[in-house]
Amino acid sequence: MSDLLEKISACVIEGNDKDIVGLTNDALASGMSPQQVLDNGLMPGMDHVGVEFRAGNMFVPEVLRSARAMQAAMDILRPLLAETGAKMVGKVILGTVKGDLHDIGKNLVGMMCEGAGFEVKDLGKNVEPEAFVQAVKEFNPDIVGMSALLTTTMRTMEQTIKALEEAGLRDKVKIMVGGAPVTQAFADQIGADGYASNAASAAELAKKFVGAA
Ligand code: B1M
Repeated sequence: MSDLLEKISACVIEGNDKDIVGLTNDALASGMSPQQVLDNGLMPGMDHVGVEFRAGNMFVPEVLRSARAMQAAMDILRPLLAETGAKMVGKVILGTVKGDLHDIGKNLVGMMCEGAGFEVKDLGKNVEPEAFVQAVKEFNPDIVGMSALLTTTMRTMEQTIKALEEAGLRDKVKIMVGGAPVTQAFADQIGADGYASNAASAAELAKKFVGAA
């Protein structure tokens, strides 16, 4: 790996959202493609963060800092990737379900998925089942990710799956659910395709869904 790419990876791991901007611009100015910077700089950094987070060696505030650094670089790369038609591993739409305003975990899932090479459309929080349906029609994702932090809003995940079924879209997507009160058993019960307990595992699961793991 080039020195610049190693430094970009290190910025993600350290959560350095200042230096990463200059380094990303330097890498592009040196002739690297946006895809190379993503694949060989940002993604290895985020992979490392995922491993350390799962192992309990990194904690949420540190992961959030890493996510911010990744975001700062992605703000530069995203339009260039779109222009060059770069190949992403898949598309994910993500939202915190209706009635639920907790979005910190969902945002981490989005960053981890982006770090794993997915194009992520974040619908935000308090997302109505119908808005998920509309987004699937418009964005044609491989995966729909739903987050819920309240026991009272978990059921909305089931309603959203039903809405996708009624719209004839259920079989076009893989459905991934998560959030503190959600369990594998609950995911099975509502007919989701998968459950992840944390953001790093969510990105791993997403990769499995599209055959990129
Ligand atoms: Co709220 N809140 N909150 N809250 N809040 C909890 C969730 C609660 C457990 C606190 C408590 O009572 N101990 C409790 C829920 C109880 C329950 O239902 N069992 C609670 C409550 C009751 C409420 C209100 C009702 C309080 C009130 O107004 N009376 C209210 C509800 C508002 C609403 O949503 N309608 C409320 C409001 C809020 C704030 C707005 C103040 C704020 C949210 C700010 C925000 O998100 N922008 C807030 C916060 C911050 C929390 C706590 C303290 C922290 C949540 C958090 O961000 N954790 C929380 C208590 C706690 O957890 N200690 C609490 C960090 C985050 C990284 O973890 O979201 O679990 P988490 O995400 C993880 C995994 O779950 C997983 O990956 C993430 C990263 O590893 N994951 C997924 C998440 N989504 C995933 C999706 C996936 C896969 C994995 O696939 C798609």
